[in-house]
Amino acid sequence: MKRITKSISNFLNTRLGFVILAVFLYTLKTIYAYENKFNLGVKGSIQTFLMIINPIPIMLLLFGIALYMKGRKSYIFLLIVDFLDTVWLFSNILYYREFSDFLTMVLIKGSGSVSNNLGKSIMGIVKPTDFLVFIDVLVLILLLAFHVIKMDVKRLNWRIPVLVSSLAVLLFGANLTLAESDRSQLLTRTFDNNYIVKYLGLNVFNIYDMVKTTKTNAVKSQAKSSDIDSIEKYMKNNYVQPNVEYSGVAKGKNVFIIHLESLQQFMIDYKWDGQEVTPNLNKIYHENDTLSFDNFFNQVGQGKTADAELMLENSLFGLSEGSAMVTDGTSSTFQAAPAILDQDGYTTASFHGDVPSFWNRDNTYKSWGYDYFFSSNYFKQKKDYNVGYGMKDKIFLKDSAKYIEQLPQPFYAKLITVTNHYPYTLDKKNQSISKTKTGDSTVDGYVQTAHYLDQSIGEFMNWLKETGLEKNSMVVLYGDHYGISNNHNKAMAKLTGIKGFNDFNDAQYQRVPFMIHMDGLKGGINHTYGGEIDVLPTLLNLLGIDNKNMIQFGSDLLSSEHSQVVAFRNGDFVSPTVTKVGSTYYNTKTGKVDKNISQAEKSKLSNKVTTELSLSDRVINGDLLRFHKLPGFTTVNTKDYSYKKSKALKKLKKAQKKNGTSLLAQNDNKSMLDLYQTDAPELSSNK
Ligand code: GP9
Ligand code: MN
Repeated sequence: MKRITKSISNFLNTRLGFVILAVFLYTLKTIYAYENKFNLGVKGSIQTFLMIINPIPIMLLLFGIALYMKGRKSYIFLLIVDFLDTVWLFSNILYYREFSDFLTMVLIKGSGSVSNNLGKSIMGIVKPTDFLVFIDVLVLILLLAFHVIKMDVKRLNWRIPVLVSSLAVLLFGANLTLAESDRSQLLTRTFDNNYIVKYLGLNVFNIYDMVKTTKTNAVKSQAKSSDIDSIEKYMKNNYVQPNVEYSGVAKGKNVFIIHLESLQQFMIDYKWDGQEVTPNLNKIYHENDTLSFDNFFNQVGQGKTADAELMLENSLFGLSEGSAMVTDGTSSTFQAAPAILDQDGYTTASFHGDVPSFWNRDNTYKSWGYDYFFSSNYFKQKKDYNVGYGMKDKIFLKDSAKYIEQLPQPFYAKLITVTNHYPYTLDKKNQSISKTKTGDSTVDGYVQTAHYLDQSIGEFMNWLKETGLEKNSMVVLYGDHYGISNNHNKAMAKLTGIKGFNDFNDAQYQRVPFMIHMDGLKGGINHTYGGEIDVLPTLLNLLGIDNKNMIQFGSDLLSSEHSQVVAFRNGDFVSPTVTKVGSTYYNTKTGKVDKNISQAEKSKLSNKVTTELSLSDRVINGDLLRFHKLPGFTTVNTKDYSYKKSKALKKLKKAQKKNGTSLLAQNDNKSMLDLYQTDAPELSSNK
């Protein structure tokens, strides 16, 4: 025993030993911080393992630099690095407490909103235990000061530091590989900063963030104000006159945008086990005052939900890699639906039962001009209330009503559901239709979660009816993207009855629901081909807002001039006559490879698609909207927005005064929540 202690103490008295000790202590303190100061959502053994070990490679690399030096300065260097890195960790702890997200370069450099919001309240939010993260630095200093550990000042054989650095790189490689195997496309899709920290650690996240920001900023800083000219010209030459018959029919109405997670069009009117999967949506779909589209496509890329949101509210395409909400949402200029409507007298709010950092919504929504963002921390949480990425739809929609009734009217409210999300799991007590029997386990639960989503919409619509909100609202429902990807063609063949379900079929099955429901609207099922990029121009026309000078890549779906070539993010497309997948052109009607289509026609269609995609990319990558003067539109200043719960609640409370326009104020401040009927089993005891 004595010998072991002796050899440990001997080892610690070497510089290498001290470095290893520093890495060890640093790792312990990050585990403490990860567990107690952040909410990383670590699930399962791989994630736990990675969370524990992820500081090791980078700290070994950083502290290992001390091994290249000699003398006391190598120890001082290590302690300074340790201290500075801890200050950074500490700042992140404080920022996280306020914003449930990590600090990024853009936040620190650009908007100044960090210093704005944090500086003022720093004393208010710091907790004594936050300082615990400095303990390891203190311990190291004391160990040296009291000569418990002696400094090893001689120069090391050069092989040792090189070996340590190589080991660090190797370990990082292993960390990354394991992370990617648990969550593929971790770095390319970048859904959520929490995920990168959980898998790779805070420091790696910072490096990653710096590289990404430098890259995006380089493109932005090269862009000139004249770069917008060619885009403006394209818009002018290709402007589609909206359908005047529908202009302004929804003027002044509340707008609900209901995001139906992963819902594909083929679920509409689909029956399984003798039961309609989506009876409530089917009913809306067939109503006379619903404009339903049966050739409406999702056009998302890797950004999935984020791309859908971007297209719907900006009429700009997502990027070919990653999510523009993440790369550009914080600092770029947008002329988005919430800001446009806000300046037209609307209150704007987004609702989602997930953490605010996912898809960088917490920052992007400010750039888009959302007055409110009601995310998971605005809702009562119980373990049982969540599944997958967030709150169960029935509970989420019911609890959203509490805020909806407080919103000054007219409002624009976007509600993002999430239960019908891959891998389509639902607890027993919420299942009310049996699984399909394709034998593909990730597909078979789809009808169950879709059915649950449908029921939640039914309950919500019912409340709109009961409260009278339905009468003065336009309700827009849309599926954001496919639910069943082309990795499951065999199962899709069974669900759809299409033998040999192929790439052509997969393209056709990118159809998602799109419906506009409003009292007195001239509805019916419209067969126009279109997609998510066309939603904003269509809605603006209904709302009586002229989009003539706006940079929007879609056009009014109700206009006779509307182009029916629907672009996919990879350059493929679908039109009523031609479908392109890869280099193959199909006849859309027959599904057969089209050998008759002329080269000229192919190029014409293809060029249109690639031109629009690349012009849209130029707008986003170059942040070109900052150069686009939109008459009557004031550029959004993100500093004017805060999604801090206490602030938002105060603001809402203020709105409930006499003559207030919210539902609640109009009902003499008597809540209408008791009209909300839900059969959510989790809430039965609350009734
Ligand atoms: C998470 C949710 C899911 O907040 O919106 O996004 P997705 O995985 O569908 O892109
Ligand atoms: Mn989605």
